[in-house]
Amino acid sequence: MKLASVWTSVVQVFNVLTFSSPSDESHSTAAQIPLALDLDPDTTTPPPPPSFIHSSDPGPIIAVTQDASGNFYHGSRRLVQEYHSGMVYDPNDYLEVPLRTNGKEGSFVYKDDPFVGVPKNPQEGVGGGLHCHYPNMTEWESCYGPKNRTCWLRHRQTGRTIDIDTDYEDPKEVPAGSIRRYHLEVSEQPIAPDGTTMEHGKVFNRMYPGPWIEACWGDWIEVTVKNNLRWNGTSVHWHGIRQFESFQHDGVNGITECPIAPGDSFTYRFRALQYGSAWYHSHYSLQYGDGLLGPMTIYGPSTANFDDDEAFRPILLTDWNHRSVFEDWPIMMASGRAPSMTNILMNGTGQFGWGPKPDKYTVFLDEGNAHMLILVNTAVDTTFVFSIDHHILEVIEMDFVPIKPYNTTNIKIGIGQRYHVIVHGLHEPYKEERYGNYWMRAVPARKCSKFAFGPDEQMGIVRYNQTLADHPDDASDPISEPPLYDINCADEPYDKLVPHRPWTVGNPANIHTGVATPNHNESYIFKVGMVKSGGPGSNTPYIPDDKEYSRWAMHMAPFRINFSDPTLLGLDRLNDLIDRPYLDIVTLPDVDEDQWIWLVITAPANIPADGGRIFFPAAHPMHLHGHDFALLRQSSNNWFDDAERNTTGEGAWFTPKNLNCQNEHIKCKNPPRRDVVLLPASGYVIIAFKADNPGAWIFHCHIAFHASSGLAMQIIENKDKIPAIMEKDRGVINQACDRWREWHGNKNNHWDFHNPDHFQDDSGV
Ligand SMILES: [Cu+2]
Repeated sequence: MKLASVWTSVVQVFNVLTFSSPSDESHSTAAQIPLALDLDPDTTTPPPPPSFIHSSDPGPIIAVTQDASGNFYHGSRRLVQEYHSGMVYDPNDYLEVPLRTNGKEGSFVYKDDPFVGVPKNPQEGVGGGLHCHYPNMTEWESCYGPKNRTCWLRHRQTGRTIDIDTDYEDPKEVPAGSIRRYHLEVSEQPIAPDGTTMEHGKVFNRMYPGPWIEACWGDWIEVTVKNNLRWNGTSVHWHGIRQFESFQHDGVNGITECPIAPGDSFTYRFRALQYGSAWYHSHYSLQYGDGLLGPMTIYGPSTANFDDDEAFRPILLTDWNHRSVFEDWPIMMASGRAPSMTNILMNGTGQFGWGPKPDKYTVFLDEGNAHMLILVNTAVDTTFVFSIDHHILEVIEMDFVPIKPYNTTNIKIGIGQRYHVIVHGLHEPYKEERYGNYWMRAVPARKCSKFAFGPDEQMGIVRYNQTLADHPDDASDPISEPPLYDINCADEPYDKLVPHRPWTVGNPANIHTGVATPNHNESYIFKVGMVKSGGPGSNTPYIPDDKEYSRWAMHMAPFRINFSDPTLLGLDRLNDLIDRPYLDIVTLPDVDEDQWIWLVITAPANIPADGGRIFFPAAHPMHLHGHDFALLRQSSNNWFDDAERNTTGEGAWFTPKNLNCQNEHIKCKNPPRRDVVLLPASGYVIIAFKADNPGAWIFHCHIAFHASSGLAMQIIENKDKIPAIMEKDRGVINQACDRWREWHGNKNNHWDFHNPDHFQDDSGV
């Protein structure tokens, strides 16, 4: 149906690559598979120049044949085609999906193998949904659909199911999927997502946001990243992915790898054990703030049903400036405060200035239907409150954790956090408002945002297909009013976030009840504060000696990685690394994998300066790599005593002796769990994670300017198990480091011509 037109237009516009080998009689048509870049119709970037980037290595091109009726064959087996562009088929039973077409990438499934069709997305214009493919599970069939979103696969004989109750933390319980390969090219180009040009855009595959990486529960994901930047390295982090026993693919330069040098490529490999949505982004300095990010969805079961063929797609919310984050960085350095933001973008679309600008981001709903939307906050500084006028949001998943559904009119989303929400289409949409159009709002949370002027919060529009049928020419703005809700800076209410699959947290294995003052290496309490850094004679590695700046820090020193000497390659010198305060390494005791590590992170406000550190109230969205953590307590009350107000802080309740599950102030029975938590201003959080994932994990504030300032640390977990796990990748990591060191060693490559020693002036992450 739609295939022909899409196919033709893609082929006409873009380069093509001949794809079949005519050795089989069944194919009389020479199939041509476009392997070129397409621009998302919603992307507001001006069309890129015609010299489209192709991957330097498009991967093996395999003989898949096509007959006159358009059917594809691999040998004698007919393939079910799900997408129509950009696909390459590999015979080793896996799918190769060159991601150059903004989610329109293609893949094949064997007709006889179990596959699960995920919700279709008409807005992609391709008329198909991704198909999940379990080639080695021929005894299983799909049990997933609009009437039963909790089920995923069912055994044909025994009836056993893999579903929402399956323990996704256990790799043996997770279905064995396919390998999905993606190619991402990093380059620099001006972009104008809101109609005003930002000269220093940095993008994946020449698109902003980057292409939607889609995979299925249990798949292996392989992403090759090619760095085409001139002045910067890069490394790409897959936010929220646990990287179970694959820590070396976490994409944090200076910790798990050297940056990918300009001209070089690096391939990340990891398994999708969790399901839900997230994003991927550069972890090189502030880079993602200039555009290096994109959505990522792993299809799996849900805790509530929703309809097919609907608006299902990620909605990325972000703040935006028309200056590069690297131009803004000196403002942060000099003032200690993040620079003001200018605008808000919804999925890479906004409106600014007097010139031509894109239409508002629009989602079409159907009367009475249940639509799943994916909300992701990809900002550098802003917590958002999202709402749709006159609509209720049914929240079913946070981060990568399915939760018991709850209803709300608005949802608070911190940087890096994600929610899956079901929007129930109104039954008589056009009766409610003049034409049945409604604002989608992204309101910056008070005290968790800073804009130069009040930005446009009416960021998107919900329209109804029924209304459109009656008023085909109607492009009028909604006149709807928002519901009343508070926009204070906070996470969603603690009690509402109830994971579907419960965890019971155990007592801490890393806290010794008799210890009065933990030493640095065993410490579990962190005070987020600012330190003076630099100044004459300070010999701070990244600040000229004649400057003294205030910087954020978890401990005594602001964080700073060494691009050329990542932690994973320095473990045989670990004690030496630990002695450098700016690497802020906390080594956990080697404990059994069913043991729990507890951490207390405080944001003191009114306590005296401590060893040169000063404290003032600010909220921070804290993100831990490598784990979903349990949120045992989240409080906006002081942890420390407040002499000024003569109050006793709540820390008095949690001495090492009392910091356990017997404490009534701590929730060990199925607490919320996620990978980003808002540390409330002047308050604290107590988190816990199971020590089951060896690695070197960064724990950092996701306000990009704070992380660059130094608000980060690294946690080394079960270090004795690290060498064996990374052995197979040690060669490629070393090789990438060699190339980085070679590139970085040539000072002609340094961006500051006047001062080539001035290369890294921030934390590097
Ligand atoms: Cu912060």
